[in-house]
Amino acid sequence: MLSPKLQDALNKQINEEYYSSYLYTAMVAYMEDLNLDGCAHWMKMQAEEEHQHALKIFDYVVERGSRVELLEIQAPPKDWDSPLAAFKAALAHEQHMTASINALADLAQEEKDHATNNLLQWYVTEQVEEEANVDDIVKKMEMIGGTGHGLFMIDRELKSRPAPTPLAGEAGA
Ligand code: OFO
Repeated sequence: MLSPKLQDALNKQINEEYYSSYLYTAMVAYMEDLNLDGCAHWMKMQAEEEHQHALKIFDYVVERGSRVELLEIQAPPKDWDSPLAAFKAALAHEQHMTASINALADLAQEEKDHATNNLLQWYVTEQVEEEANVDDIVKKMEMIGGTGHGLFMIDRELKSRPAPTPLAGEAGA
């Protein structure tokens, strides 16, 4: 069983992951509105991946014999100044998620909960990739000025992002 402190912190992280999924879904709507199908597709895949992140922790809490508590999900923003601004917001959000995971890993270590720390190390590694992927898109968009033909090219490239593969141990997987 998890300590009450860790159970609480993991439940908060489930909420953070669901908010991430919600935020990226809001970005899907924004990109769709601009007819940027590729950007919308990329955000949709990201939203799905965040849903998987939430379920992975959900399943872990259950597996430890503790109680999942779903908290209220904050409403995400609706608009951004430009597609580049949306991707920059995504990068800032991933940096926030990295800080949140690191704080959780610190807590698991303080509590000497090796299994939870082990789970969180998966997220630590995942965050390196998450930040790098968005950073790459931001840099490319900055290079082309984020408009016109260049944006059209990036949009086309983003359309090829594959669907995330189900994570081991995830509910229903
Ligand atoms: Fe993209 O953040 Fe989940 O963990």
